[in-house]
Amino acid sequence: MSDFIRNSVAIGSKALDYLENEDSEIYGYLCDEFNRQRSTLQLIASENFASPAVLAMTGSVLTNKYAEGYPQKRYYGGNQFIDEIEDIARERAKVLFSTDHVNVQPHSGSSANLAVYQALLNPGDTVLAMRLDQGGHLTHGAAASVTGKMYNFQQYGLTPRSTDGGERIDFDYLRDLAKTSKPKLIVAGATAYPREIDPTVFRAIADEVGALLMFDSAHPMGLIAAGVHVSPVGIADVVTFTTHKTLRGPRGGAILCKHEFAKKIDSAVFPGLQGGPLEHVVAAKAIAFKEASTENFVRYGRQIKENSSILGETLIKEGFRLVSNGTDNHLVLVDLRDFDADLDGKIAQESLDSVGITCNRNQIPDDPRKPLVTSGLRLGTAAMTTSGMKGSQMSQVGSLIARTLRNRNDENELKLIKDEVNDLCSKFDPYPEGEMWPGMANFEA
Ligand code: DSN
Repeated sequence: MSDFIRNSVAIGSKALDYLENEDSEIYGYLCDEFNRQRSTLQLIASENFASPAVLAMTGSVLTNKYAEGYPQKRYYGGNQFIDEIEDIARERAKVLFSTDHVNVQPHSGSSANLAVYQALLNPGDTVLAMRLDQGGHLTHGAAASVTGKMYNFQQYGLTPRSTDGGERIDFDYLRDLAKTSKPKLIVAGATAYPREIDPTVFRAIADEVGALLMFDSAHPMGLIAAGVHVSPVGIADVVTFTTHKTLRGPRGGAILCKHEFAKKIDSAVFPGLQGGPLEHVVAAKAIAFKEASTENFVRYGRQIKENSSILGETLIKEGFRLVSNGTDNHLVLVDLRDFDADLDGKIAQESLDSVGITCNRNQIPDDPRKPLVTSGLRLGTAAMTTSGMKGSQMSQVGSLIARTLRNRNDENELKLIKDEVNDLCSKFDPYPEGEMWPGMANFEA
């Protein structure tokens, strides 16, 4: 590894020299994973390539510091610089998203969601959210999640495939459900929904029944920052998000809210749910917010959507059906059944993995197969876009996916595809040695 890369993946290349000699097992797997990320295609819709600056900050000495509390109100000494960093992170997020208040401490999107429930609900309260197999998230009240055990979640989903403009959020059902169940909170947002979610329709329904509105924008937050997805900020009472998906920062969560909920949200995060915040991650979030406030990032956001649309069109031409028949965000959800009735999500994911195309199997609405098998694949373009790929590469990737799945039992063909994937990745290295990071370089005006 060059010094440039070594300094990006962990602070100080001497530390990596030490690891190479003294803890070669972990060092070896770090190198393996680094090479895997560079030599295979990353299509997991919730992943991205963070900038070298973000990587360096998450590997910095800030990890050493305990800072329970909030800036100027800490429980331990020595936080004068940490306070500055967290204040900068909060200020940058406030400006980027035009919000009244922000909490940058949640360790993850799940923690952020739990904190909102803790702030706004009592155990047993009724909440409406999207069902997991319709595109929702575990923390949207799935039976296996503590959220489903602790609160009375009732679930809405999508209109059937057969209806005109099918597989869109079923707002008529949601409105009826809201009227009969009188929820305290309605949750908007999804992890596997390929369409833009309009917060104003949710707001209108919430207002009709006197409910609060939370928007979980974990997936589209980078698109929102880039101004290419409608913003729920100021419409929803509370917005949760993750910083590592389309937003391309460090792994973590955050919460935006109106003034009136600020105190409750902050108390729910600390001391309600978490102890010491991860200030190395908070600093990296500040860096990511700055990166996301540039014109360069606006161009990046536009390209993610264009790439997703071209990938979707290619897959349709290859004989796949897409849930909702297309996309207007960073992901496509592929229904494999029309392409090949015998092909399930597990086999598809494993076949693609074998040629270096990394994605995840995913349930499609009303999936007849179990969650560990599924009939679908979820593919996202945020990471490939960071590495500099554009429309022609998206067409190539779509065709490679179809070729792999058609020839999944043909070892020779799979070998040829793997070579082609490798060749493509070598031209779009997310961390090229000694060159400017493509996440910046490819989106310069
Ligand atoms: N695991 C995330 C995703 O893939 O969407 C959600 O938590």
